[in-house]
Amino acid sequence: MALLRAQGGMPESAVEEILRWASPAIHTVRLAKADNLRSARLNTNLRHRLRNLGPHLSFAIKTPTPDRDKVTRQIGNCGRAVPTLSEHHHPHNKRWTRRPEGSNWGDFGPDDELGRMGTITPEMRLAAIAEVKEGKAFALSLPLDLPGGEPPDAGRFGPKLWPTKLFGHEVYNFALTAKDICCDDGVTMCLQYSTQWDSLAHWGRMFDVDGSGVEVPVYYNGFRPGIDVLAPAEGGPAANKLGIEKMATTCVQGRGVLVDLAREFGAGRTLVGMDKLERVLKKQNVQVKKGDFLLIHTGYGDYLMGANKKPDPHVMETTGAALDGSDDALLNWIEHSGVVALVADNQAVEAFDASMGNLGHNGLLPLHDRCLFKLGIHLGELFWLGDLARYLGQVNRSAFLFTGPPLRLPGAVGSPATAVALV
Ligand code: UVW
Repeated sequence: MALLRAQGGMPESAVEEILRWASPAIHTVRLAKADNLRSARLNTNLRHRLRNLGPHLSFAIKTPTPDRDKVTRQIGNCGRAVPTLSEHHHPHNKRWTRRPEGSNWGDFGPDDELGRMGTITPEMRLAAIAEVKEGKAFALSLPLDLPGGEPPDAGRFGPKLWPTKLFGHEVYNFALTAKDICCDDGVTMCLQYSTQWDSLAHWGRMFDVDGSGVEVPVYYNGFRPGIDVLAPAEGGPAANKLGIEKMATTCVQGRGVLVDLAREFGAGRTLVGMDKLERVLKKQNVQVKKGDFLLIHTGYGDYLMGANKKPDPHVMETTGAALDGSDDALLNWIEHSGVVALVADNQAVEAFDASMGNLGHNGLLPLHDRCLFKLGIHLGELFWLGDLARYLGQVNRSAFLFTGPPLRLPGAVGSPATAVALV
């Protein structure tokens, strides 16, 4: 049984909010002294509704006050401790009151959908422009028909072009008039087949968002499958929240820095945790700043570029460095570095077990979990970084202006990108 404290001065909107998410399925409540309710500036209707909810409800409400939001709790007849209010507790959010440990949900606004990408300031963009010294530009996309092939179990296929039709004719080398020839086409492809951004709707997890002890499926900032992100049977597919078009509106431009793991570790598969990453950052004099796009050259893309659209699955599994998502020190560093995105030339930024057998407490892809789900850090995959990495190595530099918006495609959870580095 929990204590319901309605403190004097609690705004009615806050109580309304609590009533909205209060589930009658949750146990019992004992209202704090009636005085407390009376002292709260609630209208009669709200007071009445609170009293009626009394027998069914279990949680604590309290005006959030720094340093005082620590206590209010206690055990129910079910014998389970209700989580105490803490920095992870936001009693007034519509979708959640508990945020995951190590997350930044709510820090950029209660309904934020941009994550760290929304923290890039005009000053940061000007600082990025100041990194442009030579005006030399690098294309950072693979040809979008790479990797090549369609592994039967991968579920993703490359672009298939088709001509549009006009008056029943295919508009391809089409004599539109006696003088004019025209081509016009469409494409069908998986948005995450080749060079791609993952939106924040790409990766979620089960999490207990209200301390009720029940885990529910949820994405960054508590957006929900079935409500905000709709499967086909729910009226989708459509990421009505967190879709890739939200990222596109930020323009995805800022200071890029590249760390060249391939230069350090060679072409084979090397698992890179914090120790190794720190050593390479230092050796290559890569200064990572708040608001940066961190590009990671692993060598995987170089293999794909040379594999003539017929990459060998075994070689793919054993080629290129990959970040070790099971290394908490690495995940913590990513969190505290302030980077807005991680962009790699490999398939998932982090190493993963394709058999899906190796499931740790942070799921199959712990770096996806920390970045996409907890921190709103976008992930770029299968970017083409070979040319840029080699050039930067030659001139002993690591920073540049990065520009790489995704398609402004409403409701999509991923997108191809044709990014550019200006050095
Ligand atoms: C998966 O689909 C496993 O994720 P990603 O494409 O982001 O690597």
